[in-house]
Amino acid sequence: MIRTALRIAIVSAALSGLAVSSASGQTRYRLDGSSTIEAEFCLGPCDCAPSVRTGPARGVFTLTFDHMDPLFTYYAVSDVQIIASPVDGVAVMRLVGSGTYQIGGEVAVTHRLQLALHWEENDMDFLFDSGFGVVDPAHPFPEISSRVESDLVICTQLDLNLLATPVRCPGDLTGDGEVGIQDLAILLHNFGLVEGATPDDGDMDEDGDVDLPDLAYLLAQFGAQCP
Ligand SMILES: [Ca+2]
Ligand SMILES: [Ca+2]
Repeated sequence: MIRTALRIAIVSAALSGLAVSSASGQTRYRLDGSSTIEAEFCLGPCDCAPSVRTGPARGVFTLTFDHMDPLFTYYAVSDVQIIASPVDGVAVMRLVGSGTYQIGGEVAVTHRLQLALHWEENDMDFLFDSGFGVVDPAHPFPEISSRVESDLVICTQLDLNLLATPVRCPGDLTGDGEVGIQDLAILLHNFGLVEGATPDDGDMDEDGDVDLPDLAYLLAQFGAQCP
């Protein structure tokens, strides 16, 4: 029992040390290029042949420490924006929403990601849940590697295979460890790009353009000094 309590304490201490990785307690995450979406249409009980499409997913979200209990550390997941292309880049889906993430455990480090996302193009809402799973030792926290599967909505199910990594200094486009006038200048230079923009261009929400939400995000970070 003592050893179990010690193990919990060690896991909790390790996780709490990572919990507040910025002054605000918020950590910006970016989906790794290996992230994918699987879109399944017409699953049973729907009466047509299942069709599964797989393609790349990119995007961002923000993780905010919420609270701890003896076993788990809980985070709020906000500002989720995922751009997914389940059909070879032809059909683009924008999924936006929020959720929760918890990590901890008694014996092994386990985690669970739950997301409520809105598919903007089709005006459909999905609840995603990874269930509890052991954290992949190849991607320890603060990386988050998770497969979340949605509920079935009008014969459609969406599954996301996500690998998300913290953005070290969100808004710092120049890489000098602070968000300042030079970063703003880069974003403003690219302001109005409607496609093909990258985070280095000032596309802060990674939807391919540089527009007002990107500017608002950078301004919110303006003045930040990154250790
Ligand atoms: Ca900078
Ligand atoms: Ca953008």
